[in-house]
Amino acid sequence: MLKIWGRTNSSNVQKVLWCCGELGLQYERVDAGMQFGVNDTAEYKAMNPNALVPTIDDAGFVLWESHAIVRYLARTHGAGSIWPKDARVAADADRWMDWYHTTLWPSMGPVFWNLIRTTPEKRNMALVEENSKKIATSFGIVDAHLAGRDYIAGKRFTMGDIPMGIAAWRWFELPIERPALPNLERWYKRMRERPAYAEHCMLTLT
Ligand SMILES: N[C@@H](CCC(=O)N[C@@H](CS)C(=O)NCC(=O)O)C(=O)O
Repeated sequence: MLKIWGRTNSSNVQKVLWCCGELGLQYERVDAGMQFGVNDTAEYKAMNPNALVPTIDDAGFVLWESHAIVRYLARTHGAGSIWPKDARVAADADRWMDWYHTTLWPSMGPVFWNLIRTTPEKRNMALVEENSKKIATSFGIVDAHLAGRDYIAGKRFTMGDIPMGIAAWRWFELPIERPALPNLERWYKRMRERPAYAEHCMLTLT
């Protein structure tokens, strides 16, 4: 059976769990990371030298990097659904997954860590403010892209919606100012209606 290492409050682990939920995949999950440890052991580092979660083992095939895992599971179990058969639709989904890592998350990370995982007296609020503006700019790009589209890669839910959905939950839950972004909000409502998103991603931020 597919084995997944990672704590359930990790954004990167949630992408994989949500993906499995969409695909109806059975798996065994091992708590790892932060208070659970495990990722700091030699055994774990032999699988994932970054000592980060998630990592999967699929019948002896070990893989880390959340987006590589989502793509692998989508390609092997969701061809024609969350892995689009049309190369251009797949590339569109892929492009937004890369953009999440290169552009969106670098701003989200500092805001999330300061507001959720740092005691009030130690928070760097200047960094929160600066990065909140950058996230708003980034989500403005997504909002414009979603005009006339139901999902990130067009008419259907694909792997491209997964990282964006993870970031959106944090964006809408964090106590920060947000400009009105109607297309994004419409799409976000669609995400919240998905049972696997509700189960794995709509968790209190910790
Ligand atoms: N680029 C990696 C990043 C993985 C990552 O940063 N994971 C965090 C959790 S979201 C982690 O392992 N932190 C250390 C810990 O939980 O102990 C991916 O997408 O999988």
